[in-house]
Amino acid sequence: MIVFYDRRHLFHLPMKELDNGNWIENPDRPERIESVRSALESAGFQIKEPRDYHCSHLFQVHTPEYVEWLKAKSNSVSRDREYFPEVFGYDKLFDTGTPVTSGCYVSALASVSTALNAVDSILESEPVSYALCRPPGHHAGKSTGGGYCYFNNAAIAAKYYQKHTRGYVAILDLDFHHGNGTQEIFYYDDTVFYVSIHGDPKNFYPWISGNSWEIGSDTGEGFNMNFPLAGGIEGPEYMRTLSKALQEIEDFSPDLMIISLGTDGHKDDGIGHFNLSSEDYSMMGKLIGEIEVQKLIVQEGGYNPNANSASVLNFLTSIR
Ligand code: OKP
Ligand code: ZN
Repeated sequence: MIVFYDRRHLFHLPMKELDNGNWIENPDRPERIESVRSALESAGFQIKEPRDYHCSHLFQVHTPEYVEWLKAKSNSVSRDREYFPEVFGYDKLFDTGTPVTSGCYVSALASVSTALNAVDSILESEPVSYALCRPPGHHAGKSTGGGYCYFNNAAIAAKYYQKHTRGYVAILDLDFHHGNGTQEIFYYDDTVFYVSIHGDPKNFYPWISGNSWEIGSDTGEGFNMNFPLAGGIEGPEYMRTLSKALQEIEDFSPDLMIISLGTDGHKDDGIGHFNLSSEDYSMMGKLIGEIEVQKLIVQEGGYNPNANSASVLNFLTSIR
């Protein structure tokens, strides 16, 4: 397994989030990623800095208007400030947790490069690669950012893989929150199967999507599958759901499986609301490892540095 990590995530330093009327510290701290890097380093994983990929890869997923807007805005924000959307629909961010920072464009592009270099290692027949991305990506849609996400790393990786192979891709999203961006991007697509296990959007962010009746449209009908779960669930129920999701993926028979790995379902995570243990992440890695297909693991959420590093380490060591 090769681990890809780009230190330029450190340029992105969001300060705050407007959460239900209160300004809270923004949970997307750099330490949540640095803890994973040092845990993997200590465990002897091979860690590579990715090469740079041209911004044109973004356009396979995102509109030029959105990319240009974010780049210009990011370049115009001063380093000690951050910009929040004023008018939703004009500003291309859909929530109050995702400010434009002076570093966000550079960091988000480096995060995409991290995922793309991991794809290149897969194309050179590495069985499993891990992209330690930050900022995360699964909430970012074609022309919107949100949920701490600016560019959809997993979706851009899927498109890049398909450009080189014309293969079929399954994306399994294990983050506590539904990946509304990834769902949107592939909703009409029968070559990318999006499957997500997450907190029920009736009660949890992102509220707007993640219901079981969202199954895809037109050619994409049947190629989108959501498993919303109640808050507070524990390992056994999670594994039963994961087994169902994996059966669906096996039936689809993809050439590549992309795992959007958020660990904010861990019981010690302050943002997600499942009761999973670090050991449960070993079990998840083991179950997923039983599927014989190349795998690209892309980091999404996971906001407690200790829980995130323990969970990722357990997941990676058991996926083989
Ligand atoms: C991003 B990812 C809760 C505030 C929620 C947005 C959460 C974004 C999660 N008090 N704010 O999927 O981990
Ligand atoms: Zn999340």
